[in-house]
Amino acid sequence: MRLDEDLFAKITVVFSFIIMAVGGLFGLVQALNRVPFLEMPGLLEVSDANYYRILTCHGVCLAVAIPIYWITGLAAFLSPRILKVGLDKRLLGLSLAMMLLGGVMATIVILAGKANVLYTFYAPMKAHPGFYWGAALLILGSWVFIAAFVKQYLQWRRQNPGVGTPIAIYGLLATFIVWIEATTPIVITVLKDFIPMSMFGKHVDVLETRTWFWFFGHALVYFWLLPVVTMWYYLIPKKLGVPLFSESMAKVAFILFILASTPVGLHHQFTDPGLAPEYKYMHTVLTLIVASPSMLTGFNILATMERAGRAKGGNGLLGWLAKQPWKDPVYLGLVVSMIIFGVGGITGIINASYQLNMVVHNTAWVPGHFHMTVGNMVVIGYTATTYAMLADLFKRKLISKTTAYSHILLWSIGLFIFSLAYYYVGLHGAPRRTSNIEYGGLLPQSWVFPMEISAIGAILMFAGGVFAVYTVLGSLLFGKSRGVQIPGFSIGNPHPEATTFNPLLENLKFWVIFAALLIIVAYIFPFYEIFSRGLSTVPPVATGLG
Ligand code: HAS
Repeated sequence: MRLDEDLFAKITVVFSFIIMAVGGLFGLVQALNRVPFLEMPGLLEVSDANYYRILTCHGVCLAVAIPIYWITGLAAFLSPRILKVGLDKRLLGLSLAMMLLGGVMATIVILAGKANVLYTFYAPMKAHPGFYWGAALLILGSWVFIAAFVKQYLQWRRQNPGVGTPIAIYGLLATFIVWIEATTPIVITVLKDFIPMSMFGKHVDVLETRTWFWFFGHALVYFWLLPVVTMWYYLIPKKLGVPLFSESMAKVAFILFILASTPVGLHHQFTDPGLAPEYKYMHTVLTLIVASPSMLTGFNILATMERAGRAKGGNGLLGWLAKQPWKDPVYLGLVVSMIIFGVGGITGIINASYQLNMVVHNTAWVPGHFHMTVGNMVVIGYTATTYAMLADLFKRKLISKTTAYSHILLWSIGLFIFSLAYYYVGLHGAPRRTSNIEYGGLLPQSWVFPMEISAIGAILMFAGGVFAVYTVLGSLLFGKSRGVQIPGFSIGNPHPEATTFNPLLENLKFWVIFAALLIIVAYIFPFYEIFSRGLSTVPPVATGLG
């Protein structure tokens, strides 16, 4: 079988749902084990050492592996259809081989308990070298894919001078630009510090490596988010049969993401000693800038929805809401993911406020925040988009609308319950990333009931996840002969794919250079401070079973 774009997309998308099943199961197990005084039976009981193995697998699978496979799959599926130019097949093959090898290698090492370092792998905690080599291969494989994507885009650009880039391609380009900004330093530090630390015991500086990690770590979250934002802009108007309210505003939002996704990492290090408050403050300001494109997006999509609803006769203040195609699971999933993101995003603003961060940092509030953002994007946003891919990519029907709705409703209700409980106990001081919060029975009573409620949320989320995996994999296996045909990507297009050419918005080279300058300004001072003080390197520390 020859590898083409569709086969690449099928493999990566299916692989990401298999990983979702593994990572989701581990999520449920640890959520239940963290409930004070809840005794878990046999296999479901997690020892302290195993807790970090499970948490690492949960984080790496759901937050790192799925997005890389799924996003490259989405791009391979969508770009040849829109641009009518193919991707370089040799680069596709190389990228797939590297990404699969890297992902499988890292997962085996984690499951073997040789890398209990969590997805943030802070030094001097040491994992088996296979973890770092696997992670590096996975990321480098995604770079090879991006090389193919950029080559394809440039070919289209040469053939279509003076034509505006289609919004879906623009969004994917922004996603990949942010990914390259984010991953360049992490690849360098993994090769220069972590692999030598793991293989030869190299001593490394804790603050330096942490700062490199968060250089990557915050832009990473926009890599998760941007393909879903792209699908809001692309699929929601298609489903409504109206043009996007403002395509220029959408492109401005993507440019703001390119500019400000990366130079904000110190907002994860507000409590770290060794970095001057002035630099942290500068990153706070930049963080508030990077929140603005999400708000522009919310406004643009809501205006599009309202316009379509009113055109269909929805009157009054909110009558247009009743005229939305809620019965379409793709539409429902995309809009629900946006609403939940609204709540998670607002709590991000709280995190980014220098003073308020002192209250929430390293508490259960933070998992509350990131389940409402990434947990929502990955499971609702990516899955709803995959439902739309069934018709065009897999030539399948949706096996059951009921299971698709059940996924969206159970996951979102469970996510709300779980995250609100975590926000609450976080505000009351409950820590994150600890296997046990009972403190020998001395824990504050205010944590107990919300943590019990969080278990209900986790069970509902898990049930929603099971429905998501069942609906996607079930449709692939049985959706040819039965199920319902739901409109995919190739539904009638209310507006041409290619749009008006605005020289400033189309000049992505200019915006990338601008972004690089911003990153230099934001990081040159903190790194000058770290290096000029002199590094204080420490020996590696083996982790748990590692
Ligand atoms: Fe975050 C920590 C700040 C967005 C993920 N974040 C994390 C961590 C993760 C994560 C995983 O400043 C934990 C990392 C770790 O392990 O330590 N975050 C922000 C800010 C934003 C933000 C300012 N985060 C995200 C996104 C994520 C994500 C997106 C994943 C996809 N985050 C922080 C900070 C920390 C942090 C600190 C460190 C905390 C600490 O101390 O450790 C912003 O980008 C958010 C902007 C978004 C909005 C929402 C706009 C509204 C929209 C919806 C409109 C819809 C409506 C409903 C109104 C302001 C788009 C309409 C109704 C209808 C019926 C249709």
